[in-house]
Amino acid sequence: MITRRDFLKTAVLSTLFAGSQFNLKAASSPVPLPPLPTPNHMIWQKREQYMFFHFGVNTFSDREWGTGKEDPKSFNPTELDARQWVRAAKEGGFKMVVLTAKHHDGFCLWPSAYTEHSVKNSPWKGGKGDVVKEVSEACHEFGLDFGVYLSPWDRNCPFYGDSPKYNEYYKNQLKELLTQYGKISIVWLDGACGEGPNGKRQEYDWDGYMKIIRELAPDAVVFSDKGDVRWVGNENGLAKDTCWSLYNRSVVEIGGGVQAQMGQGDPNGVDWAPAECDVSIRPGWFYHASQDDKVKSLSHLLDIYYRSVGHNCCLHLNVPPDKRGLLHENDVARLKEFRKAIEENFKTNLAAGKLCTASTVREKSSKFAPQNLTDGDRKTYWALDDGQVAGNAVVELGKPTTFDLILLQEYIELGQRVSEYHIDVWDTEQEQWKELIKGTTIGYKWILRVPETTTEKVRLVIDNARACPAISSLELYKAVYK
Ligand code: FUL
Repeated sequence: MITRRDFLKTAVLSTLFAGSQFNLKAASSPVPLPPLPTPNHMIWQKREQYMFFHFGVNTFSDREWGTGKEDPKSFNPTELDARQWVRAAKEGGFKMVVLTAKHHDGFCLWPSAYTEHSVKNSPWKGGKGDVVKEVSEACHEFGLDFGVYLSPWDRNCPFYGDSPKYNEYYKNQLKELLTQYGKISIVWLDGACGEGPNGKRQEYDWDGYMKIIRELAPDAVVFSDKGDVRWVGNENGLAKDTCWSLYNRSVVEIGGGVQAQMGQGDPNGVDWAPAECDVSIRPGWFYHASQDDKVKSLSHLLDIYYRSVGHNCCLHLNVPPDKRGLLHENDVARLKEFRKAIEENFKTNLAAGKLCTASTVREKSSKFAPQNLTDGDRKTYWALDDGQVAGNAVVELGKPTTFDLILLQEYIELGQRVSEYHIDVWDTEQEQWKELIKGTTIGYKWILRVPETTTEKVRLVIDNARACPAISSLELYKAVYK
């Protein structure tokens, strides 16, 4: 806990310090280093975590991939309550939800005018129901953003494989989803592709799809191998130990398999396409009663959190509604635990308001002082001079302090810059710095898990960067939940 006295002391010290070391004249900010995030990227990144709902005929057939031959009458949730889903997402700390409006089986959760294979031919609500509407309305009510997954692969559509005709069909469905359900914040497109009944492989019109999305959903980011947000390359929810938001869309084939680009990104990438880590809370994406006792443990979810949100990505956690049309009690309980654990673990920033010094400060300006690292404001940052890609900042904790989590943030509005760094801690007995951990990328947020460490001083040493670093946060925590 930071007491008011601690805070005032730090404020006075830093003012004195600022007066003696810093120029007061106006200083120039570092020049942004492309590629840069768009405003939609920033909104997406700040959500940090959002939820997936896989729901459809597979929920009732107990399958993961439907054949497309399912009877629409099989879709019959008895107690569907989209508000329960969205409330659980909100209470779990998730900021947006994404619904499988259509999965590979082609069954539509809304009464599309372009097919009979939809809720309108199901017994649910006498064929008058619309799951997309119910979920989008619940999101608006609870203040969560909403997005859709419209699978391009469609195993029901009779003219899938007749490429131009199917593309037209798909675009019409996109138009329905993007115009009838209020603001759409993400369009989630996977690259799965197959052959149609005519034996031909469907050629998707990605450019045409994108054009429609840009026009009808200007607030949406597109998740796709060639979209605004890329896949991290696995379905375990885990990013690599290096993760750039920079990427080269031109070298990636949609649905073309896992590439190094997806996992780590590319420091020389010309596109800003940060990664999403998608994973299900259960083994399957769809609900299976046999998996009720296989809901991921709290420690597993925390590990995923540290390696997704804490590795410069967003976490997209799937929680599949069951045959009743409700999120299962086990999943809801785990979501509550997860929220509580994250809140507790990040409740007390032990570095908040602590005095910081640095090897160098951009233009010796107080605007770029290291004090910005601990001021709790992501928009202020410690920066070095142009051309300077190495330097260090020290946080004086004032007393022996124990932590096991280090949280770093770059001011990514200027681009992602840092490529190599390490953290040192002061060894009081030996009166010297000791290296605690090395890192590569930081980006929007990087969380380092370290053994429980007690020290009075922590030093962030930037060893290399694409351009002068601009670091907005250095926070320290002691985890309550492991
Ligand atoms: C994949 C699909 O094949 C899975 O069924 C699931 O929907 C996953 C999120 O995306 O591409």
